Amino acid sequence: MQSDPARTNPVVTALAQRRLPLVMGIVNITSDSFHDGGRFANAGAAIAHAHRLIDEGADILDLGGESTRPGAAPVPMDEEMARVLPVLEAVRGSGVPVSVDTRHPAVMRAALAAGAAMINDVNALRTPGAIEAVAGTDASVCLMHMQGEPRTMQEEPRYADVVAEVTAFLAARIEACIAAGIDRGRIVIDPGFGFGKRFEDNVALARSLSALAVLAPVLAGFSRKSMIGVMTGRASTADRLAGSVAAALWAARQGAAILRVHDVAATRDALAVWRQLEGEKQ
Ligand code: HH2
Repeated sequence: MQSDPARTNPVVTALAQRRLPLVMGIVNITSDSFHDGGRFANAGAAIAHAHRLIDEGADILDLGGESTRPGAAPVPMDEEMARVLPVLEAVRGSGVPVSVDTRHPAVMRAALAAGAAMINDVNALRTPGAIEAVAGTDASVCLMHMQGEPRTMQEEPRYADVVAEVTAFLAARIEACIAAGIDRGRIVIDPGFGFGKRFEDNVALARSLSALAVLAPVLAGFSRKSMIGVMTGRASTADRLAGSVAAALWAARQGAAILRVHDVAATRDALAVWRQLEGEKQ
């Protein structure tokens, strides 16, 4: 299949038309995700949750069949597909574009064939075959920075200059994708909060979001993560909603294009209030 013009992809269209950051609602079809593991592990519960997030106003859904939390064990590819595809098939006609959060080229290909509009790859399409899986389609892609791999990434993250290194990595991944035939307009980048980073690294990257946005539209994923727990003193992910919404607003103010969140309704309300107080015309 040849690449279509970037404009035809619904995520690209939504990004171009946005007046506020797009809200990407997370659907984890897993037993071990750090916040909601096990709650939506079966297809019926995941589909119901996806519809709830659509009703709450999600602009994009992000379906994941493998947890990438620190220490997570890899999921066999067949199992990941068996988790994601039935949910994708159930929600692809909803009018809300569907992203699939996967590191595996075979899952990418199956998801794109089944109607996914975006691939969200915490490995930034570095797995052999991943760039090719996306290049021959009109899909959008999120390239995320991660140091190491989920099982061990939080053991000893190390940077000389985290902002410079993450920026250089994302710039190089953008160029690799473009060289492989992925239109620049289809690419979104993400510094990867919590992925092989210490607390101070996450804070430095959060403060540099507006500089990163010069490279490509930026996706920010703070939702319920440990950095929110550190900042608020909330040990349980269940108690991190207010902190997560505050971080989402911070990202919005820094020019983030997509906010990846567990809590769509709360995030949308916060954005609506923020926008009106900023004085944007209705
Ligand atoms: N965070 C998680 C998973 N995927 N993708 C992007 N682009 N950015 C992120 O920050 C990001 C991501 C971790 O969150 P979650 O999916 O809720 O947890 P788990 O990986 O445990 O399923």
